[in-house]
Amino acid sequence: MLHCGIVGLPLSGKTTIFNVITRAGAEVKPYSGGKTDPNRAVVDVPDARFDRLVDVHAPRKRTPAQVEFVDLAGLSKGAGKGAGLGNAFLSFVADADALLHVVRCFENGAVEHPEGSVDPLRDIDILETELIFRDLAVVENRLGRLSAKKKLLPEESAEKALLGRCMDCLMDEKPIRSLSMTPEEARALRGFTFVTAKPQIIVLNLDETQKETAALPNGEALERAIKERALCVIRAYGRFEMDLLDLSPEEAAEFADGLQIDEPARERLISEAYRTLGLISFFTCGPDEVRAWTLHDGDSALDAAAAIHTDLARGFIRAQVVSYGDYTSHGDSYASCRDAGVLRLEGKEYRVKDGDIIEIRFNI
Ligand SMILES: Nc1nc2c(ncn2[C@@H]2O[C@H](COP(=O)(O)OP(=O)(O)O)[C@@H](O)[C@H]2O)c(=O)[nH]1
Ligand SMILES: [Mg+2]
Repeated sequence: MLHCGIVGLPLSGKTTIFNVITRAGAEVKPYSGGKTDPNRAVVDVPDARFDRLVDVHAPRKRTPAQVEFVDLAGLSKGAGKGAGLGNAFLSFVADADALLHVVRCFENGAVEHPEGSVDPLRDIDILETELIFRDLAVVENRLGRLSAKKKLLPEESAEKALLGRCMDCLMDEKPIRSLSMTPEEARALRGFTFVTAKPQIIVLNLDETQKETAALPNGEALERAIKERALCVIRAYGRFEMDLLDLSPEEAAEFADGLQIDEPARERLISEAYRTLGLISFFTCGPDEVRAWTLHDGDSALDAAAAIHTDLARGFIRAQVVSYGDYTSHGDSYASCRDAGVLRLEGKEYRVKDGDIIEIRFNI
């Protein structure tokens, strides 16, 4: 299963955000240190389309899409050069498919800040710098090996040129994710598990009083950086939302309303993580089961068949496809969609779209 690693400086609220997302009730402490093995939990991806399909079909079993979240130990300055917890932490980060980067914005006299003051932009840069150091070490190592060779194969020369671009980018203090690359180039780099190449969502962990980004310490520069670097940002009220988990839905809604917090971050965090991972869902519907299946954006009908069962891929004939929108506006069944002429028969190469409702025809 794909998983999202939660990273950030110590005491930024990583475990708090992890609890908000997963409702796992992991221990939250006002001091850092101690336990270093990560918290893990699998969550259902909220999807109103899935909920509606379940209502319509009333199946015996419902299986939503899922993503795993992993709450890592905090990263301290110097980790990229191997200081402290650095190496163990970075190998967890290298494993993740995407990163949720929690940044402390909240003021809390009872909770020390490892840098002595609250400054979200500085903290974003500290973590990014550590990740950049780690990737630089990987690039240098590989380039060193390639340079030591007397003669390079053509693909090694191409690799060397590509790694040279990565090196320039990192030396410029930019993440590899900011390089524009062809899909082939991105694939060639996959084996290095570059941590700055991973999709990243910044979670601004706010107090209930911190509604405007510009009002945060160094807030205007933060706002500029978010725009200039095209950062993907979600605002969350970590502690407040964790407290809401103890209330009934009605009480929680009333409470959030009172503070004029429009929408708790929980669902946004999960669905944004799913999207940032480059994932889409297709559905299979019937009286036995309504199920959301996960594919990478760009996957084909054959990939969809293989996700369900290898036999379906082996004996693939055609995929019977209808978009979610057409399905719901034409009677919520294959039969009514066929009558309305919105049911399509697609071949192996068909590129599956988010929300497609699919039935595989196969023969083995
Ligand atoms: N005031 C306030 N305190 C928070 C918030 N989020 C976390 N904290 C507190 O900060 C401390 C560290 O939180 P934790 O989630 O354990 O941070 P971690 O070290 O990054 O995992 C705890 O005492 C939390 O209660 C927040 O949004 N507002
Ligand atoms: Mg923690």
